[in-house]
Amino acid sequence: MNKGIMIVCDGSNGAGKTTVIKAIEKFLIDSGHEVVLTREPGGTPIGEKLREIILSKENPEMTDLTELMLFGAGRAQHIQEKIIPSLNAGKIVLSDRFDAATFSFQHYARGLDFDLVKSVNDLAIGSFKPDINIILDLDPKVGLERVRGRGDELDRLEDEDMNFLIRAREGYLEQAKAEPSLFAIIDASVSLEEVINKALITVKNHLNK
Ligand code: T5A
Repeated sequence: MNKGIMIVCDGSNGAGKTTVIKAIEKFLIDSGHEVVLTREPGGTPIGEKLREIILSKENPEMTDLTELMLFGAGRAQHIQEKIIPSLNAGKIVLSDRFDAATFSFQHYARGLDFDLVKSVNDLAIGSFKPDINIILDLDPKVGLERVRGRGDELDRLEDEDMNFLIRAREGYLEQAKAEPSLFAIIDASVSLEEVINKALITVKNHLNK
């Protein structure tokens, strides 16, 4: 059996990742693929419990190092329990955020040392890399308006000051510049239909490689 592939949809807060990844899932299922839709933080029962702790506004005392290690712990569980077995079974793993988010948020936005962030990430996933990261790029001010428009309260990270979210956005663009073959940046300020079309073109190109 062929090994599966892993596609990540990531990017600015409220840029439309969850909506777009569902459209990708539908396209892939309609095309006959076996798909595992997952997310970070989360993706496993343990990861979902960690997600609640990480995003809860009831935890304002969480230190930056604790936050980093909780993301790392969730990812270590996610890769062993779900991602690797699914890829070995030839499935396509679609993840709403993955390791690039840790570099963007914990390194570029929080300011934790790059080597520290890399060492926690390496502990969790070693040399594993997703096949492609689709990054939805959007001014975080617009993204937060979309989250509020959805009727949701902001979580602990979305409630950080705007400069934090702007630095996280820049973090994705920097990572894409450094490793262009692993990233596809999509402008998420245009209509949802256009964003989905561009994401599907990226997925199709990747499947035809
Ligand atoms: N984090 C995560 C870290 O700090 N380190 C890490 O390692 C990881 C993995 C997770 C938080 O944790 C941080 C990053 C985050 O701050 P999350 O739930 O994954 O939180 O991330 P959010 O960005 O907060 O996710 P959201 O669910 O809020 O936003 P989405 O999924 O990007 O947006 P979505 O699809 O729900 O869309 C939002 C609204 O906008 C509309 C949608 O219909 C929806 O109502 N919309 C559009 N409207 C107009 N035009 C478009 N193009 C639109 N696209 C979507």
